[in-house]
Amino acid sequence: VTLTRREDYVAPSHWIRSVDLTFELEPAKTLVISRMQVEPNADRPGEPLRLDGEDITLTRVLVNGNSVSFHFDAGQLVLEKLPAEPFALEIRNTCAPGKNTQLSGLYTSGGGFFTQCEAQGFRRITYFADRPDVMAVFKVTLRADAKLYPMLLSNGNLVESGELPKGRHYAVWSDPHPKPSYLFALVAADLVCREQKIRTRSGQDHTLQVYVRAGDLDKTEHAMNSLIASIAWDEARFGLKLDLERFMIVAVSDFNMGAMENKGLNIFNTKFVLASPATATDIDFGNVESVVGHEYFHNWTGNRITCRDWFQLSLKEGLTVYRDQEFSQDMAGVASARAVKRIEDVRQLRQSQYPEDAGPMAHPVRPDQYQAIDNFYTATVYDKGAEVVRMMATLVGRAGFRKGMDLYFARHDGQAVTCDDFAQAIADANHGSALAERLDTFKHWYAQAGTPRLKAEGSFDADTGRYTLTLSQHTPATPGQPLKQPFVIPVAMGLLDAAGQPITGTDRVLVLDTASQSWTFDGLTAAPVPSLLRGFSAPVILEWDASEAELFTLLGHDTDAFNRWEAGQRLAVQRLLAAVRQGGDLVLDEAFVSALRSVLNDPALDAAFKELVLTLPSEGYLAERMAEAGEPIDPQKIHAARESMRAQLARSLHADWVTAWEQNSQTGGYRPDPVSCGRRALANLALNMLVLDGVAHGEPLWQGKALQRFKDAGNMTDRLGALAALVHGRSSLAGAALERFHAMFSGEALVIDKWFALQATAPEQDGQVFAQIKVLARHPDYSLRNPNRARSLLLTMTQLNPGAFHRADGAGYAFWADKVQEVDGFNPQLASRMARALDRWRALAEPFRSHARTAIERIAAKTDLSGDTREIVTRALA
Ligand code: HT7
Ligand code: ZN
Repeated sequence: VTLTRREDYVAPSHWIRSVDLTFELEPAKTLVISRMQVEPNADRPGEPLRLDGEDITLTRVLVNGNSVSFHFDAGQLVLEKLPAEPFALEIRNTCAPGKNTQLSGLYTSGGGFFTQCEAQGFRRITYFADRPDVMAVFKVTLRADAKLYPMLLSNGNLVESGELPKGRHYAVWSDPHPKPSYLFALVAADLVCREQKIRTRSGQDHTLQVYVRAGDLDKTEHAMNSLIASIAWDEARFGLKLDLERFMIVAVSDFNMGAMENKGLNIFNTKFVLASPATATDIDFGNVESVVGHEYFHNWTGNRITCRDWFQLSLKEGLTVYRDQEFSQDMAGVASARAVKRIEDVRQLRQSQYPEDAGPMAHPVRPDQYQAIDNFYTATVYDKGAEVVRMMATLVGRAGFRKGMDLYFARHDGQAVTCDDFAQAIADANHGSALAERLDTFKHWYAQAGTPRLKAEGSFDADTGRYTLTLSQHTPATPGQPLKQPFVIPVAMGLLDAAGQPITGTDRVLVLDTASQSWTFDGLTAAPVPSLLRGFSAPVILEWDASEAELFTLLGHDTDAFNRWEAGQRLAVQRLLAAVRQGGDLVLDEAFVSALRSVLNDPALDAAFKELVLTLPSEGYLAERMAEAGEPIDPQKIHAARESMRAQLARSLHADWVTAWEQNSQTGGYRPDPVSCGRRALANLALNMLVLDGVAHGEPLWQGKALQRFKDAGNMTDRLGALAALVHGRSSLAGAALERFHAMFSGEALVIDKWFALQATAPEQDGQVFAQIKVLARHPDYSLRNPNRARSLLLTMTQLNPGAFHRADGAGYAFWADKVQEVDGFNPQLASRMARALDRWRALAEPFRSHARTAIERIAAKTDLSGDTREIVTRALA
């Protein structure tokens, strides 16, 4: 096992300034000719040149036209006794794209050729210094069968194309921007494209293209609109212009991740390109917008300025997630819609990053070591990394952040840099700011893993009218980091009076940068209700012993929508965990029900916000809250308590759900704007509750209505929502509806993924859902080879359906272990993602814990396990 360490970074021995690649594309054997201009690094004279290569066959090496001796060492091609002056290096090799099941490097999908080079896929195409600090200008010649592969694409501009003998053709592409090998891409396939010419605010003309298979052209309008909006947004908000004449997006159905920002030739998982009202939900439309934005924003944050080494991954990913989150908020428009997006982002962070930070895979935003870099494309690097950037923006203000970004580009455009360089630029552009004054402490966010606990204690002195707020922080140990230094924690807050009215002059951003600190507020006439961590101003766990009355006040009145929602979630969590702890039945109190009723019926609130408040905290979130309190997690007890609360809310709010349905179920012609999306979301939640209640009480009315809705729906959000109500409510009408849905969409792969996922998320009862998942795993449409399809059943179950996965007999874990082993045999990246499902096994109660350990050990016992999956299970068992 080789461990790569951040502190071992050394600059490359040679720079590769340009590379001229020729591909003779054939699925069984593709010939690659690479002609490079190489320049020794003057700082490391006389060193051998080591080139990375993996699963490829070398046929020739020439230096300045002459054969040279070489050897292999630890998988690298080593060339010694090289000229001290710049020289020409030619390498010929072959690879087998048709057999590349890992989907890294050059592979085939649906009869075409595609590439995925980040992080270390380029070495699976040809020998190269496959590291992000080696940046070259690329020229690429593609030669392939003209009928099978009519579109030949690579980065940059098309400079030449034409016919060749034997039905073949060629295209030559040239990319003027020096780039690291991980941003290289090629596509050779039978595709069609939607094209749009645009002129930007600054008067430049560009050609935008979205390439898909012929039948999918009608699903590309939203991606194109999202791209146009992204270009306009980056220019308006950050002054960053598109630097290419041509910008292409290509959709591919076999893809390990979401999308890839290759320079000028983004390659996307079809899931994040294709969207039509009939086949995609509102959530899909939102995801397309944000992923198109994300990849486009990488053109500057990632491509123009890239990472010095892979430990700096969050330099581009954290920053680009922050940018795509801001883009989506700006697209949402009004403050209430922005808040909805913020709540969704925080929910996601707490659902996936918090458990990561509390488990065996905990690592800093800038990790210190890895075995497989692919395992570090994590929620910590992406989502916590974005929170770190967001805190910087909070500390320097919006205009200050823009100045910082300007300085970052002025200093580092065209370079491969570090997270320190980024933070320094933001601070240097904001002398005297709350960030600049404590930059070294702030950078603990990059270096230390773990989620800080922020304890808040308030005391009011009626005699002096003074309120004192004491904030203190503590971060539990994480693997390899027993002791933590304090973080810089910006705490946006304000005070409310007992009636919930904001107290003028108390809105502040407090900056805690030591273990404990107090702040005072004078001139108060009564004890205030503090609203803390507004907008979730820092990625911490707020430990605040709020009274029920305080939480009801915040839920009912806070000016900060995030904290209104948060108060509702806390009220629900307290009740649910009390039921889990007591082991008895959960009986909902009228105070809680009526607070929720008030939200549901409040005409001043958006439907989207109501849907968020009325959606109970997930079972996974509840499990983490138990673990934080040091209590063993019993997923079945959590499931039972949550199901019981859902059933009671379905019953006690019945009339209110009916009203919500009546007011929101007709949204007219389909538009994925925030208001219509919110109304559809609330209508679907209402329908879900009404069907649940109907089934529980043997009343057929709402089941019939749901079936009718399912049949008549004019868009996928309504149709899938109605189907979900039937399936999740365990209606007897669900089976036939599922069959009908499958038949209606049998040719639409992304919709069939939804069909699997919907069944994998059904609330477990007596093991029936798990049994059905096992049946579905043998369905003729199911396949582990296609990552989207594999995930639709397995990751959906392990991540979103604890009730089905965590069984007292361990059968869920055994099933999972079998599948991880199987997938590991052909796609280690996908397998290692799936293998993360039991990261938190040590926090489980018995018998789950023992069964989980057995299942992980079984995976670890596979002798030929990939390095990717081995790293995950080794850490889990350590
Ligand atoms: N930067 C992209 C990362 C990515 C990737 C990483 C490992 C293996 C496969 C991959 N596909 C895409 C995605 C992004 O953050 O934009
Ligand atoms: Zn990214």
